[in-house]
Amino acid sequence: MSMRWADVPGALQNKGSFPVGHPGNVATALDNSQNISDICPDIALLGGRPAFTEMLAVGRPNVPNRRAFLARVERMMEGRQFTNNGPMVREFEAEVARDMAADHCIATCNATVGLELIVHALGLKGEVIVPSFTFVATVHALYRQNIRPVFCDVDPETHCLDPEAVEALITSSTTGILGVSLWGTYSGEAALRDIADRHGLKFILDSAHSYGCAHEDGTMTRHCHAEVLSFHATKCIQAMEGGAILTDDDEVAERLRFLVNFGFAGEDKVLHLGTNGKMNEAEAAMGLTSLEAKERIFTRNRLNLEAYAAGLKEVPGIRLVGLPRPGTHNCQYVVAEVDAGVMGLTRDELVGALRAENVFARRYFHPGVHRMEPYSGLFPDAGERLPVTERLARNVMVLPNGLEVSRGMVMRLTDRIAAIARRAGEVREALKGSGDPRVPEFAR
Ligand code: T4K
Repeated sequence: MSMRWADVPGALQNKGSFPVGHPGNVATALDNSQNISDICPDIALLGGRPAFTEMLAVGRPNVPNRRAFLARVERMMEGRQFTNNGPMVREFEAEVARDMAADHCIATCNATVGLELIVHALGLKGEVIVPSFTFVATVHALYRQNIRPVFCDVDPETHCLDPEAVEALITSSTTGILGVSLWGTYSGEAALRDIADRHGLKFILDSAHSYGCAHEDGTMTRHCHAEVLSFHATKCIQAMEGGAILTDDDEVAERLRFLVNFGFAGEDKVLHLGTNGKMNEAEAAMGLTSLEAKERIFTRNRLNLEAYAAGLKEVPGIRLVGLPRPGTHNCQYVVAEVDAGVMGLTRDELVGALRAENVFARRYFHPGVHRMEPYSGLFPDAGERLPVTERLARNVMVLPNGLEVSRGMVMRLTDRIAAIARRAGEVREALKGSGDPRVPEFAR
């Protein structure tokens, strides 16, 4: 596919973002009618111009309507209520509960603290079964409360907990299952809830990725005791920092209301071992503004995901994972598995070659939590029963998406991946000891 030079953002200005002598600094004034492949026939590592003049990253925040955000901040300044369950936090909670069809939503300062709070509120102790193929926060939320994480393998297609493997790990010390609806894919949760019910366990979902997603049967929170969302700046709906616990259990919700505010049940009466887990008004202002843009965000994500799927269809050795059903997914994460045997490049080498193109693909969730401290020291052999996790941690990469990524940029990126794959042997050689400061150590 041919690209026009005009499609390259900032193509006519040299941003000076490359080292002196780097090909990215060449040819600053080009004719818009020129075809990019005429100008830079090569990929960046082989001496061509990088596909992007500015860094294209996974996790660039979706910036919603700036004026609407500032107007809310202005109201906050006027009203002098900055935190402690203010009006915007309450409005945010009501919106989220309605969107996600949950009876209760308790906003928190982030998802990590949200997970810690719900683990405490549900009285989990002893052992909890959890995937290792997740962000480290999922597991920290357990171990910080002296709960032993029992790492369980995941399904190769969905990347979520494998129910059969979960059941095999239950012991007399197990008190719960902490699943992760990774990439916004709700999958297998009905089976997990069934297992939890049969064994008298609690079932929590870390749904940090899942705002706007639906479960297999179209409902939202009905399959677990509680789930936790993230509104971190890198999430599709963001509040700069933020999280929320969703539950349909009235008693648990009431307990959480105390726990999120130090355990206070009145001006100077403390009933529980709580913490400061509150979301503040500025975060809620961003969250509400972000929610107003949700349809635009989900649509952009979906169109980009379709463009990725079309652009990568014919590229050997790369496969997009879990393409969603329309209307049930926020489409934020563009997740690809790289088959080194077919492509001739490992995932790490491909990520390295893309860095030279100014594309910051991420190796989520490398190397797997069981290989991070303190877990690798505590459970050195955990990898032996996690073959799928180990493979995914080696092969999966996430590509950029969101409001800042246009369809044209996706096409340019997939063209470049195809070009890299076509010249895999040369790329591999060029990576060895590459002097390009953007190429990370792990790719050399
Ligand atoms: N459970 C799961 C399954 C999760 O994935 C996460 C978080 C959690 C629980 C915990 O949620 P929170 O407690 O955070 O609410 C990022 C995020 O920090 C993290 O929230 C997220 N998952 C994880 C998957 O990704 P990093 O360290 O990989 O992202 P970072 O900070 O390198 O940002 C990525 C890129 O985004 C940067 O290269 C630049 C850009 N960026 C980022 C921020 C924050 C910006 O341009 N502006 C910004 O403000 O962890």
